[in-house]
Amino acid sequence: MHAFDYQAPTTLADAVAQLAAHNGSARPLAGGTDLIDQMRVGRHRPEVVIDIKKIAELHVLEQSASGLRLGAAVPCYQIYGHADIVAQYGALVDSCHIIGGIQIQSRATVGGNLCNSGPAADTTPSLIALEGVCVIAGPKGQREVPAEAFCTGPGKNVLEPGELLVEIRFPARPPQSGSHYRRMIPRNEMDIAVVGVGASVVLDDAGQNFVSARIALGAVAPTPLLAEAAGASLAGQPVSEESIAQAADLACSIVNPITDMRGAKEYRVQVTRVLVQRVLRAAVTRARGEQLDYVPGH
Ligand SMILES: Cc1cc2nc3c(=O)[nH]c(=O)nc-3n(C[C@@H](O)[C@@H](O)[C@H](O)COP(=O)(O)OP(=O)(O)OC[C@H]3O[C@@H](n4cnc5c(N)ncnc54)[C@H](O)[C@@H]3O)c2cc1C
Repeated sequence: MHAFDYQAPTTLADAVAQLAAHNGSARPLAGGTDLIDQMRVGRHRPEVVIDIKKIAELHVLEQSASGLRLGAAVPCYQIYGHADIVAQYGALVDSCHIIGGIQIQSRATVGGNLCNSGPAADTTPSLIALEGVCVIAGPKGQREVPAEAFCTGPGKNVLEPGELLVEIRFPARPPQSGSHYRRMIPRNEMDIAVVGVGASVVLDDAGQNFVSARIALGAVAPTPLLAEAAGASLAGQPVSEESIAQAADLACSIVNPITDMRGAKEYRVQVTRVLVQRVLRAAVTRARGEQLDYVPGH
């Protein structure tokens, strides 16, 4: 690995100042589960690595009546270890449970997963489905970007040189809501998704009709996608196999997957159709307060 400087600021202001001072030649380090490997193989050669794990603002993990605040340096295991988040933000918890094994989940952050901006990242569809908003700090102050607009291409995102993801904010979950994330992988674990789907639904009081839904897709385009028309098609519809199948068809109409060793384009489209239906049914189960028969990763 090349030689680099290491800095570990303890305030957000210092981190932003240090990033800005190096004008694109510095990189934030969160858990390092992507970055260290990418530096080892020479994909990134930052002159300065700025460790953001010592910044208190980036460790916020707070659920309240106004929603969830998830700091960019919070490791995955803390998220699924938080009972209120498990109860309210199922899709996010599902995603955190399947990133690598326990060692990776002890280091890896949702913020790093998002900032790495891989099309198959397992947390991004959940952030989109749950209406996550990214809070970004930089030399010009703070700005907010919806999770679905954060990634701009494989490994690319909206962050400008000197900018840092501070936290992801989620609105409070309404009553009768549920969410789920599931991926298809060739092996049982430690693989990259062929397709990943996150969905959140809100049902009416009787639990029989959709009030609203959001569906997000991973690994089927250069960036994770919000399947807007597919989610909108469910609003006001009864919870039925027909309405769910129609939403899955609409989701398939926006995907543009590649063919690679994990699967052909046509296969990925078909997997998308199947997964969207499974994930919607699972989100409905949770919205009804019923137990979901699901083992993370399968
Ligand atoms: C064995 C193994 C298994 C894995 N399995 C999976 C899997 O199943 N699913 C999956 O999705 N991923 C998987 N991953 C990748 C996953 O661990 C990472 O994507 C992780 O979530 C990144 O978080 P991190 O905190 O380690 O980020 P880092 O590696 O520290 O950073 C990742 C990138 O984001 C940037 N960055 C980090 N934080 C910020 C910030 N706050 N602001 C701006 N830029 C920032 C860094 O500069 C770097 O470019 C696996 C990795 C390994 C090693």
